[in-house]
Amino acid sequence: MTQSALTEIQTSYPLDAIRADFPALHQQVRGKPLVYLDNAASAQKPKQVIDALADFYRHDFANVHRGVHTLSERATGKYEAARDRVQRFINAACREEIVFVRGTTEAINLVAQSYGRGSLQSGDEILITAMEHHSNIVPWQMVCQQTGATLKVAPINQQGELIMEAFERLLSTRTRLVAVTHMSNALGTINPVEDIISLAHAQNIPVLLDGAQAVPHLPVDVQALDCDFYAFSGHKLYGPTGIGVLYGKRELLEAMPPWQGGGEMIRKVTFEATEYNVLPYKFEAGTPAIAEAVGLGAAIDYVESIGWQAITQHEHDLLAYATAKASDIDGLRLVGTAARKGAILSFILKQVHPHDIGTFLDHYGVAVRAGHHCAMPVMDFFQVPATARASFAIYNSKEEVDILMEAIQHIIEAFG
Ligand code: 7TS
Repeated sequence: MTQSALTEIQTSYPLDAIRADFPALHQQVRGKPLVYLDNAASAQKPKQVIDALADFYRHDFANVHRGVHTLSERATGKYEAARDRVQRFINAACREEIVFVRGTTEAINLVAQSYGRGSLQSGDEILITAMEHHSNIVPWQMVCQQTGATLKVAPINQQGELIMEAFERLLSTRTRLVAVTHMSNALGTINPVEDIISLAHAQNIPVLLDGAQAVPHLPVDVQALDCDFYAFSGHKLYGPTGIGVLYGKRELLEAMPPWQGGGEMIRKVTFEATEYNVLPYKFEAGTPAIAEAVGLGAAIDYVESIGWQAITQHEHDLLAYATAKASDIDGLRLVGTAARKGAILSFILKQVHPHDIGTFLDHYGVAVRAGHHCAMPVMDFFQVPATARASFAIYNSKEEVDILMEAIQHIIEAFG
């Protein structure tokens, strides 16, 4: 692409129009315009998503898959259309590979309990990395306790990058599954998942990717990646809470036992025996998050209407701008400086505890997260109790980065 074409994309990014779509952004916090930089925890919702939810509840709501009446048929049609939408979004081979769950956490627990619990034995190993969110650590610890399997952890370096040689050495004939985050929530690191998958597959080891942070920021094609499982949440993708996705390769999902029992996941029940439903319903026990699935479909439409090239360019520019400004601040240390990073800036200040940074920034109307970000082992590795984290999204601007950096300067001055 020529420089002028690139500049065209940069200058034509419809930031004002995007911001206008998000009602929650247009409010004052403590007398200052809200600067929302806690997107890695959860993103705000555009009116297209809010309207889709409200319209669904106003006109179409009923339970799914069970009624012969019109509303139930309509609700079922919309719920299943959302599944088709997700299938196209991540380019899954078929709709049966899309299981609706509550979120990334539930998706990983489902794999741990269904895929892991039934097949793992003492001596088997699960391989994760040192930068995982607790939801890609604890479910594996639990299944290891249940089965006698062992959890192995591939180390990271001081930039917060996975050490690939160490990862490769930890892959063994005992490894039954590799579970790795696509993008780290605490550091921003984007992992070389293509390499991870080809190394694992060379030894016939399936790979689960935790896509909670990646899905809102980069295009994901599960067939091109050839990952075996992919998990993500709707709420970080400008969609509702309570809805997420487990993608699994069909042959793996077919072979896995159900995780939860109840309505919807069965074909026939007697007190003697129960016959399970087909994919994906086998894994969707109980009344699902129907309106939320419809809202997720609307969120996907919204993101794709902006386009990945525009989104990735805009967020890349924001990160570069914020990183350069942060690097100029005396006493600020960035935690997570990987060569390949998403738009997340984790940092600490010499004299101020991260929780105080978060509280003081709130006085400037700036919302960041302060804490361990559900990645305590990452904090231990960098020998910090916590970090402050600014995480950017499609609606953030360079002016907001300026406000953040000025507020940080004020905090440093105040703490002397
Ligand atoms: N995996 C990663 C990489 C995450 O960042 C999160 C949430 C999860 C899994 C869990 O997702 P959930 O939707 O099931 O809760 N991360 C964060 C965060 O960074 N701050 O708040 C939640």
